[in-house]
Amino acid sequence: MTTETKQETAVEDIKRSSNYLRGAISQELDNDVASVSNESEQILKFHGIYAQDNRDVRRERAVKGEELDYIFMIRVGVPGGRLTTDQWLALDAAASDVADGTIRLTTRQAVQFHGVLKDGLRPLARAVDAHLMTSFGACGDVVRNVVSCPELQGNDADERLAEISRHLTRSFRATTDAHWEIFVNGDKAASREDAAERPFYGETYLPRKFKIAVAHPNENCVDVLAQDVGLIPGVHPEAGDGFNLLVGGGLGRAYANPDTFARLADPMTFVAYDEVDEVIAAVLVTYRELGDRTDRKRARMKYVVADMGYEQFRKEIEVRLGRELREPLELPTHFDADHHLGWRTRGDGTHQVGVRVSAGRVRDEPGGTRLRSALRLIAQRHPVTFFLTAQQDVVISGISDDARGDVEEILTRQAVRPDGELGNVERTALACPALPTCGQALTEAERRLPELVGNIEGALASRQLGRRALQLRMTGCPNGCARPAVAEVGIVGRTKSTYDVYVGGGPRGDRLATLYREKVSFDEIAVVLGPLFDRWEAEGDEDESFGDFMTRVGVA
Ligand code: SRM
Ligand code: SF4
Repeated sequence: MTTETKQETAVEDIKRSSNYLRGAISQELDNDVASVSNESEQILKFHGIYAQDNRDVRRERAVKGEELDYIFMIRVGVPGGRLTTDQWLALDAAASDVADGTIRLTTRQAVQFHGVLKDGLRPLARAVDAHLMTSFGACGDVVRNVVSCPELQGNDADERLAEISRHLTRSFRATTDAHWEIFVNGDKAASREDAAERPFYGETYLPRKFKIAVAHPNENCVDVLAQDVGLIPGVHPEAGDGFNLLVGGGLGRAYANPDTFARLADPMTFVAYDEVDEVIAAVLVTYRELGDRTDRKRARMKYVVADMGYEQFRKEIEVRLGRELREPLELPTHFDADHHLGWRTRGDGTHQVGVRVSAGRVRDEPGGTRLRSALRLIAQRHPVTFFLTAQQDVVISGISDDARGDVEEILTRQAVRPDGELGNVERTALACPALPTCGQALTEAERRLPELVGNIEGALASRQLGRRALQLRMTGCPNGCARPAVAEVGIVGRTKSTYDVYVGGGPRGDRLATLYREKVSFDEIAVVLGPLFDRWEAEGDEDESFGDFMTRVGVA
């Protein structure tokens, strides 16, 4: 019998020799080369920075023998998506000062800047830091931006719940000073000794990224089952207030590796408030020790859970925790997604308005919606709070009676369409950035979302289904950044000019969609869905969603 010893990936070595995420980044930022080395590219991710090139001109430049158009993407983590107006205005200024003039809201309540040149990285990091934000840990093999439903955060009844995403961010952020030394303070911090790195990170950090989200007890706007760790608030008869804790979710797949798959998390235990950190730390240590560092495409925690079986994984955590885990409570049955759009009055008498941001891209469109200007004006004039949502939208919260009229007027003047005017597919459709910035994109997504929404809304309207809501999510590859794997209709880039079409997920986020058609051209997507819409119209119950219907009749 031979035992095959698999080699760790090169990334593990790069992390180990980086001196806690420093590597040669500082020197490379100072040289006059537009790009960075592969080693720095890997370590920069931990600092929230991705080396990219403008793919719209890649071919043309290659043909002419010219250097690629090197640009960077910076992702700024925003725990729970909560931003003060000062913070928003700093982000808005940075978009013009060093990026492409847009602010990209992400599916994890963070903010991305695209098209940043290398010499813009430090100014951007400093501007963000000056307003108590950071890109550090927004990417890389660490706990990423902690997501939480906006409704929880205005929950004055429980301050701990309102603060949970910030609390978890503090508890699980790497302690190295590398980011502040390289990007913010220069030599000042270099003379300081690092505080010891957290035990679950060590010098090679986690095998891969790690995602945590906190759902509202009654609704699932954060897709809590798609996370490495999901938390759902609840009250336990003995342990009191706390969370049902779920483990092992994740949606990414790779065509080149058939042994990769999307997976929903398993409910593992109920944790009281004062146990949350301890139990998540034990999950992280378990993952650190058992995760696969030899294949980055199979390194996520969901594969550890799937490979050894959920029961065994739970035991491994108990061993490291040194005690038995409590059983989880029943999951809520009334879970559905609230998209937080439109006007609402809160318990404290203030108002909020949720504004749709198509594919999360905040910009001023020539001759169209001037959302960036609208948000800037509101932030300049009123002491409100902005909540970014996991649906790439923004909720403007804490609007006083006096301010409401002005906010409404600003939105109208800047041609921001109110919730009631949005199409029923448009309202909840998501798309990832894909081309031209994402290095992994096979097809378009964000740029063609409006056209796809139009085609599908047209197909529904031609069948008396125009008033029915339908959840559409589109990505340029199977990594699944807009979470198509749990959507009613998921459109996933397959080859340069085709998409795979999935159906049967739903707003509750508790069901994986099923592959319905492979390699469909963009123009054919609405056409291949046609027969399914015909059946939904003829056989579906009046209030039965498309995803539920597909599941009931066995298409999905
Ligand atoms: Fe993602 C990689 C964009 C949410 C799964 N994701 C990327 C990169 C960094 C491309 C790359 O590796 O070169 C994309 C940057 C493109 C660009 O030009 O901006 C990218 N992911 C995004 C965002 C911006 C999509 C969006 O439309 O908002 C989201 C940023 C979230 C954040 O603020 O942290 C984003 N990515 C997700 C999600 C959804 C979620 O977390 O709720 C997923 C699926 C859930 C999951 O993780 O399983 C997701 N992204 C991936 C993967 C597949 C990981 C895997 O398990 O194999 C990759 C590829 C990778 O990591 O190697 C990836
Ligand atoms: Fe890029 Fe693929 Fe994520 Fe879209 S789904 S942003 S194409 S990695």
